[in-house]
Amino acid sequence: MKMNRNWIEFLFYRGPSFVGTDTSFEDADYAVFGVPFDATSSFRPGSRFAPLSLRIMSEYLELPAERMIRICDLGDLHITASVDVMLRRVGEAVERIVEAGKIPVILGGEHTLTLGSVLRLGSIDGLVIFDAHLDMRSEFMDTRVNHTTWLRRLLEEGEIKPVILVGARTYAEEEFAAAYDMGVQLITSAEIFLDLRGAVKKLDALTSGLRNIYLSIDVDVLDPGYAPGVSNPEPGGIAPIHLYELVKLVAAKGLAALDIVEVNPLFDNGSAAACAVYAAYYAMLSSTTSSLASR
Ligand SMILES: [Mn+2]
Repeated sequence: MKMNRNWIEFLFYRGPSFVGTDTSFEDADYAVFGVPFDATSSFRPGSRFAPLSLRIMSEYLELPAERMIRICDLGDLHITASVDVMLRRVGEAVERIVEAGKIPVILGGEHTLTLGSVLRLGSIDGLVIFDAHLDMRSEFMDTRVNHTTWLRRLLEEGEIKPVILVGARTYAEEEFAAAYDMGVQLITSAEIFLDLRGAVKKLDALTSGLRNIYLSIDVDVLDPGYAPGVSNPEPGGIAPIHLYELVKLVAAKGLAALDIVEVNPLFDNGSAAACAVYAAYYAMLSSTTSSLASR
């Protein structure tokens, strides 16, 4: 007698996946994976729980579906307490996804993971970061690789131009100097809040001609009133609508990869996770064809 196993899928729910997808890796344009890592956290740990939190939220949001996006969810990287091991695993995952012609979408975890992914993508022609912070300290709390230094380490390691940091509003003097020296372009949260049209024009001009953009979204770019569940809240941030419109503008030019980091479910009422899912989803929806797959 032939065993019919379909009843298992009919009866049982296997747990959340990003936007509820069951698309295979082979059929996907976007490959999502989580990085449950917050070991260098300097204030409030907990972002290691964000991949699960984002998946749960993503299954219940009424996301706009003007066209089908083919997304697969690979699961999470294995847990480690070593920042070096985490960076290596992120790099290997990104490299394999890109080799297969897919666009990586990384759910953090803390922002440090971006140091593991950017340089493993091959050629990108720009890095756009949404963040309240510059993350350009030379070192912090006795370590050189952590969530407050990763961008400085990245720019010391590799030549990336342009680097555009959107929504920044707080920095140590040494970070401001390093950002200037290393050619980081800033659009502050005040610029966006006081003159959204002007900020849109500026971001459009700074990303003009780019087709292969790495987009990194630290959810603390939002005002903590909208997104309380982050590890390092900084009042004076932008609103979700600002984030979505600016993300759409960038993604429409062509995404090489996307990460969404720093949601902290231990301090969230659900809003930070919902904003994060929307931002990631809008980026995928707005990105034209896979620029990597077509090269
Ligand atoms: Mn930040």
